[in-house]
Amino acid sequence: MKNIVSHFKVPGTYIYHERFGCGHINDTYAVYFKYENTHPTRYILQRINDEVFPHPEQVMSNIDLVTSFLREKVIKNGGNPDREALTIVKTTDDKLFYVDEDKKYWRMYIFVDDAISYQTVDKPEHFYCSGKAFGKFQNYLSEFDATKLYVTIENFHNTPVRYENLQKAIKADVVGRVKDVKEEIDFCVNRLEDIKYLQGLLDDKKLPLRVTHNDTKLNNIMIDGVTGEGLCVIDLDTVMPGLAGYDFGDSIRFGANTAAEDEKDLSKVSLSLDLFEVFAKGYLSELASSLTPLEIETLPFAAKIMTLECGLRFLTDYISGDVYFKIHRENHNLDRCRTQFKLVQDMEAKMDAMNDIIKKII
Ligand code: ADP
Ligand code: GN1
Ligand code: MG
Repeated sequence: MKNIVSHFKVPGTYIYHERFGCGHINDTYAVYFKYENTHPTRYILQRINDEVFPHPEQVMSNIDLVTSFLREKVIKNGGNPDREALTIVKTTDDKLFYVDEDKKYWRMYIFVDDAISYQTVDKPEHFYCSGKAFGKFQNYLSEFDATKLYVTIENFHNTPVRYENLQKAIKADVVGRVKDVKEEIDFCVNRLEDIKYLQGLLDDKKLPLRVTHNDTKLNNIMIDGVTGEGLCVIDLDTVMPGLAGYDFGDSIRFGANTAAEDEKDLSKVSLSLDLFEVFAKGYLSELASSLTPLEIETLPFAAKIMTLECGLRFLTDYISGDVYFKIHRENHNLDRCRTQFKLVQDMEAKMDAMNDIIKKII
């Protein structure tokens, strides 16, 4: 670690490091440095998951462009760019990442201090503020030239392709788990029409492509510890052209669930309509005037599809032998899949209520 961090332009000397956060993809560390007589300062160091991102240099090019663009916006609005935009710490030779002897890619960010990345909604105001911040993020990026962005993961939210991948995993059945998940597989098969619907609207050009974050769960935003505001959107690995519904939907999937993403007791899993409303109010306060009527109308459906897609991806990974998402216990991906599907069922029961809430807000 000492060797790796020595390649980054950080003032001070390395003291220690620890694993950090609850991300499912990259290896994240907080690394502490001491500079003269000041308090130790921490930085975020990450080893990029190159199984998930086959071109880490393209990921970093995107993040560099997007964060530089956002910095300008923050400065123009009189904000603090080191706290309100994710900031890359470059290497001593001015690169965006360091490649070690094993060809692993490392990157460093300024640590957004005095801010919290929540795993569940603690106070509804935080969720409102995260909606506002993700809305603002998309608004800012509406002026960004999308042609400059690499597609870091092909078909990331193409739900029919995700479904095809599930079918391939079932066929291969590499670890013999298919026999144990017939019910979960049927859950997807029975929703094939839904799986195709949003992508169909995109293919038919009825919904516009925008620059979206694509991974808007609550722990991918730093909430200011004092004001409770959505301070800084992080985890920019998947910023790519996408649908507004992807960002809205994924936030609802994670934050409006009354239980954790991997809760084993499914009786605790449901959609909180209050939290749905709170988030929608925040998000639409920034975006209502720039979204098309169909985009707005399909937001509740997108929440269901993002939840179904995520559950389907957890199921695919379980069947494939847990090769994509980090797991921390046996059957972790299956537990995650089941919570998502329970949530989908509850969303189906509450679809009219969700639609009414959106209409009321508009
Ligand atoms: P992953 O792709 O694995 O989810 P993230 O980039 O989301 O990786 O980082 C994992 C966690 O590390 C985040 O959820 C957050 O808690 C923390 N984190 C990441 N970047 C920062 C940062 N710049 N400042 C403070 N915490 C951060
Ligand atoms: C992953 O990287 P992280 O933990 O923020 C995943 C998302 C899933 C999410 C489920 C690049 O997000 O797509 O929705 O797990 N990110 C990637 O919690 O696949
Ligand atoms: Mg993350």
